[in-house]
Amino acid sequence: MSGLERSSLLKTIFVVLIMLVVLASALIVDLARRPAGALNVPKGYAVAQVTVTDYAIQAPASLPKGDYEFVLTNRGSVPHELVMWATKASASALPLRKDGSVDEESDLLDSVLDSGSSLVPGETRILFADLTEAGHYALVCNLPMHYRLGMRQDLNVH
Ligand SMILES: [Cu+2]
Repeated sequence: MSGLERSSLLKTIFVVLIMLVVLASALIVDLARRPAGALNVPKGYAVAQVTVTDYAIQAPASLPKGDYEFVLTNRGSVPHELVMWATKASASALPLRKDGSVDEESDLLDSVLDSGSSLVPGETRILFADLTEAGHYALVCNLPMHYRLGMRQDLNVH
């Protein structure tokens, strides 16, 4: 490599470094401007708040059909989860297993949302659900005994 090539290479590296610093500063300023806890809502999605407590589910009783971003918060003192099915059955009359929890394998239930694991007290989780079909849905916390203790809620999508 000639001295000229080396100096041209160094110049290029220097310019790239400057650009990286400028980009990083712009990113930091952008992040700092964003209010804490701001929600990223994908285009075309509506937001629905759901709160789980010991032992109830607070959620809208009816929603217009569409794609939803659910903001799920556990305001209870123990872990809770959230599952939601499209079903004709009322939330208080879902098919049960012998242990009293909802039989998630039942043909009467069509899963549209599942938190997967439970949320610890105070935790908030973002979940997405396709509610583009009008109809009846049931929201449940299906941890042992929680359904029986009242963690069930009907939702009508119109
Ligand atoms: Cu629960």
